[in-house]
Amino acid sequence: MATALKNLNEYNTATFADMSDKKFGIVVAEWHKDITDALSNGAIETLLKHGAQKENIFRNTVPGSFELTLGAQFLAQHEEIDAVICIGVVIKGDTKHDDYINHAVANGLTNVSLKYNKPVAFGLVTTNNLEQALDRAGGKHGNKGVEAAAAVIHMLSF
Ligand code: DLZ
Repeated sequence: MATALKNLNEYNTATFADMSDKKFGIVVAEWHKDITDALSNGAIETLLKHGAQKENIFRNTVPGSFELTLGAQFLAQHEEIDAVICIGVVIKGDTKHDDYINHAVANGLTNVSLKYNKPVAFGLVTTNNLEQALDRAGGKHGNKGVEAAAAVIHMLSF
């Protein structure tokens, strides 16, 4: 249970560079919108905290998490975008839809990141139920949007 043992909200910022000249794309899935909005807000607050300018953060929505990959590609293809943060929530149901979506997004975002040579964060919260998702969107297990933003800042400081 990695998340229970380690709240990455306490990430190490010692090596983080100033982000004031960087441009960020954020792609937010609208399924479970209240939760993805909380994750997206966490990501934006983190970027601002590390120097990003409000006008350099470009937030777009997609219908569901499956569409995060294409949304990421739409943004990553622009030369001026330095990194993309993808946010979604996929909750297990009676069928295997979550498996298909989660694997497709993980593979898709990896491909976009490598194709454009840019950090693309996997801010996809994949849980067994709603409560676990809320716990990770500003609840007892922190905010995974914060961690997704911290991941791209870390990579841009590489
Ligand atoms: C269809 C679907 C289902 C069942 N569950 C979720 C979910 O938990 N989280 C999410 O972000 N999206 C879900 N979707 C929608 C798909 O991601 C996608 O938008 C549709 O299949 C249309 O391509």
